[in-house]
Amino acid sequence: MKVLYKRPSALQDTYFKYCGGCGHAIINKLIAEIIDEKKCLEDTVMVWPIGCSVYADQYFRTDSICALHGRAPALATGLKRAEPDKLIIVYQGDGDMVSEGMSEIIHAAIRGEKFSVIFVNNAIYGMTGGQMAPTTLEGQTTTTTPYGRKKEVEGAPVNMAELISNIKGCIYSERVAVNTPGNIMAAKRAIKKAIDLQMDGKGMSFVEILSPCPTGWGMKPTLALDYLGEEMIKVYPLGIFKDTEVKNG
Ligand SMILES: Cc1ncc(C[n+]2csc(CCOP(=O)(O)OP(=O)(O)O)c2C)c(N)n1
Ligand code: SF4
Repeated sequence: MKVLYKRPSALQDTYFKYCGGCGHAIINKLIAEIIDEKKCLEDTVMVWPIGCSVYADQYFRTDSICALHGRAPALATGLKRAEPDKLIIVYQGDGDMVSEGMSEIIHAAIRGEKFSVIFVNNAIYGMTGGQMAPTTLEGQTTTTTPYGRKKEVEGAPVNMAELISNIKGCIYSERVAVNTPGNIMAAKRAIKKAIDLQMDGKGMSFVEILSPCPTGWGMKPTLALDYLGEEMIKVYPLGIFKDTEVKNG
């Protein structure tokens, strides 16, 4: 019988601890599929953050290391410089990257560190109980903004893919989403491209992925997908913001 679909072998034989409908599970699987397709299991080091993906070293068969809050780009810098032939993939949530470790990612981009960054933007602190993140939408209710985020009080949401694209050391920046099958396939293409650029020895490649957090958003999984498609994409438009390979960056 022809096998049409199987569990990526880069994943361990265990189950994800993510909530039902969580985008992290989809994104983890996409990364694992790409590692399989590129046959780079032995050469990959995943750098995991603090957040709901903190257990991901238990899901992947790759080498893994977990960084302190927001410090994944600093840890990845040391790894990539010491082992330039390794494929280093940084994986961070929005609380971890944009709140706790904003200066780390900005300075890694300024230095043009040659690793790939997967930035999972679910507009909230998922792991710690749904507090506001710098990426929370205006008007979005969270446990720390029960009346909705107000720009005058908490500031406006941060558009990381656009921000990073303005830094010369970043050679590729794209925003994708995992709310529909088509968008999931586009997300896989973007992650693959980021990894290809690293394999070619280029500068930092950055992929922001809009991802549902039904638990933090207080929504059923299907409603969370609608919210992402109808509200989040308005604030965080999908697309390529920089691609120096095609000379538009
Ligand atoms: C220095 C410090 N600040 C904050 C926290 C609490 N904390 C742990 S994970 C996290 C943020 C998680 O949110 P995010 O990075 O968006 O990931 P998600 O869980 O949504 O995937 C926070 C605030 C902490 N443990 N230590
Ligand atoms: S709290 Fe949100 S981000 Fe965390 S596992 Fe649950 S759905 Fe995913």
